[in-house]
Parts: sequence; structure tokens; C-alpha cells
Amino acid sequence: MTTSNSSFDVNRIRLDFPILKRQINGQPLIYFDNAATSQKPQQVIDAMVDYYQNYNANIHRGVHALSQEATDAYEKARQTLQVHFNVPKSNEVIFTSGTTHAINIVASGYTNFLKASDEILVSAMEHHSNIVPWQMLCERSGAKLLVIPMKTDGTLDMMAYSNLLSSQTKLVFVNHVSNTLGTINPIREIVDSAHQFGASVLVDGAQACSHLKVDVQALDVDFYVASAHKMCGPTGVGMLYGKTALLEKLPPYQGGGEMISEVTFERTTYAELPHKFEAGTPNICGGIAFGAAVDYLNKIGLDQIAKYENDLLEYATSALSEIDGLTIYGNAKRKTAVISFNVANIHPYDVGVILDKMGIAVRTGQHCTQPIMDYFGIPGTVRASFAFYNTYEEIDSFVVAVKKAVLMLT
Ligand code: C6P
Repeated sequence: MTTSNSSFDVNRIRLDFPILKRQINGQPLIYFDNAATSQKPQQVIDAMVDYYQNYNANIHRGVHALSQEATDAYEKARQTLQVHFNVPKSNEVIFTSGTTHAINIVASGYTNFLKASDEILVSAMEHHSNIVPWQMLCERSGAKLLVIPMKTDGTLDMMAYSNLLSSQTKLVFVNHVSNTLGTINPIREIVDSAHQFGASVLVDGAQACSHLKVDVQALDVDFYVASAHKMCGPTGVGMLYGKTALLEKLPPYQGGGEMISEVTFERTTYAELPHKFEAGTPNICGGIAFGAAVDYLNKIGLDQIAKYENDLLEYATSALSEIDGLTIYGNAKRKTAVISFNVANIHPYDVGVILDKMGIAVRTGQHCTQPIMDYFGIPGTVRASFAFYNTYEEIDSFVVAVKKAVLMLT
């Protein structure tokens, strides 16, 4: 099978990813767990090695040359993110340890701004990271958490969403792309409706940024969060984008070095954005490598990536659908290359173990989205999630392996 996206040279791209040469259980690795974390190209690995080998130093602190070099590289990475996400000002890009940390900064910050009569809306297809911090916020503030329901095809019930919105709605939380179903949510529509009621919207972009070009101004989101490790970058670093007026209103999440303007025992004043939210020594190497990862994705082109991955998705969906008793969860018209499925009553874990024996990495279980599993009345799914370095041949091998697993388990 050859790709219809003829200018996209997947074999060339695969050479950038050293891990793809590995064998697992005596078989060539087929890595279909990209929604959990992406693999890293040599360019990103090199950026990390370069930092530690050649200019490792703390940032924003030293007058010495190494510290200047490290500070420049870290701030250059911030600018790379600013340009990539079309963020108006670079100080609206806050480095975090990941999506979860970014959400918690906002959730914690709203504690004193909510009262018992306020409502916050969260979608039924959120990752636990975009549920639990808001439940904790509701416990602290007394505000009520309401759920935007989902339909059986894995799309949000937009009519129900409109009906839930009211002058009591203060915040809306929704993912850009569901990690379990692959659904691409209609963010601009969600944002426009929320803004009519004066509510702010935080979008969890963890699963979107490696597949789609994201423009925070075009989406008009109030907050947007992401993790580098899902975008070919390292773990332990991510991003919080927020509109200046909102970020300035929020109190700091943590106290410590670098987030202050002046400290006396009587009173401390806080630094300007973005430093107010970046207490302590950050993940300097991670931030620099996040910039390198974004450069790498842009070199290939997110439009090209989206098109190729969509071709892979269609190919795999049609091949898997031919397996007797196989159910795919999440059939939205607009989705990224994620397929969650079960075959008859076979436990997803058992399928995952057999696939692993054949060198194929998938995720099994609830994918940190228990409410989605409860909605479908299932214990979990097998989730295959593709990236732009996967191939049609890998999908062919995967489909054969699933068929073998089903034969062994029935
Ligand atoms: N989903 C998955 O296998 P962190 O762990 O902070 O980088 O990302 C959390 C997170 C938040 N939102 C969404 C939509 C996500 O998919 C994730 C991470 C992984 O689906 C690991 S649980």
C-alpha cells in the first residue's frame, strides 16, 4: 500500500527516530501508543545533549556567559511556542511541567473568584486531568460542576451544551481532541457560546498539538494547555497559554525563587508574567527541547502530518471494521488518528498482551477517561494511536496480529 500523500516521505522521516529501529520480543517495533507519548527524533535528542554538554547553567540568574547562553536558548524556545501557537505576547506563554500542571495552575488560581452559585462546565469526554482539578476547585469554592453530555458517536451534544450555559456559568473546560475517542471538538463554537455568557474557556490541547495546527487567537480560547512529550518533545515540560488579563488576575500557583519582584519578611510582591507562574529552577533542558520539537514538527508541516495521519486512520478503520465482533468507540467525522476498540467480550488487556508479544505497542484500559468507559458500559478498550512516522505496512501487520489475538482468545 502506498500513500496518496505522495510528497510525504515517511521512510525518510522514520530515519529521524532511532527507537523505530528496535526489536521487541524478536519483532520489529510497531509503536501505536503515540497518544500516551510520542517518540523523539534525533533533532530533539541532540538539542538536549547539546544543552547538557555545552551550555548547562541556571537561567535568569547569572551574569556569566553560560547562564546567558542558556537563558537565551530558553527564551528563544518560548518565542518559538509563541509564534507556533500564534500567541499575541511571549509573556503569555508559561512553561509548566505538562498539561496536568498547567490545568492545576488555573484551577488553583480560581479558588477565590468563585462562589457557591457559580457553575463550571466540563465535557463528558475529558481526561481525568481535566476533571479532577475542577472537582477540587468546586470543593474549595462551593461552585457546581455540570457535565456537557456526549453522543454515541463520540461527539459532544452541542444542543445540551447551549442549554447548560447561563449567566451562572463562569468557566468551561473541554479538550481539543479526545485522547480515547479521537474526536476533534468544535472549539471556536464552544468558545463563542461561552463568551456570550461571560464565561472563560480552557482548552486541553494535549492530544491536538501533534496532529493539528493550533492558533489560539483564531480559536479565541482564554487558556490553552499542552504537553511537549506528545509533540516529539521530552517529558516534564508543557505550556500554559492564557490571555494577559486573566493571567494577571490569577494568583501565583507556587511561591519560590524567580517568581518574585521583592521579598521582605513583611511582604512579597510578585514578578511580571510569565515568571509569576514559574517558581524555582525550571526544566531548562526540557524547555529548549520543546522548542526544538516544535521546529521539527513545523519542518515536516502540520498540514502534511494531518493529511497523512488521516489517510492512515481511514485505512486502519476500514481494515479493522472487517473483523467480526469488533466495535470502534468514537466515530466522529472529524477525528485524529486514534482507534479505540474491543472485540466481542475479549478483555482489552488480553489483546494488548498478545500484541506486545508480536512487537506491537498499544494502550489498553480506561486511558484516564473512566467516565467514557462508564458511558459505553465497558471496562476499557484497546487503543491504537498513530503518528506521522507510522506506515500502512505497520497497520497491515497490526490487523493480522489483532485477528491472531482474537483467534487465540476465543
Ligand atoms: N494522556 C494518554 O495515554 P500529562 O500527563 O500532564 O502530560 O497529560 C495529561 C493529559 C491531559 N489531557 C489529555 C487529553 C491527555 O490525553 C493527557 C495524557 C495520555 O492518553 C497519558 S494518560
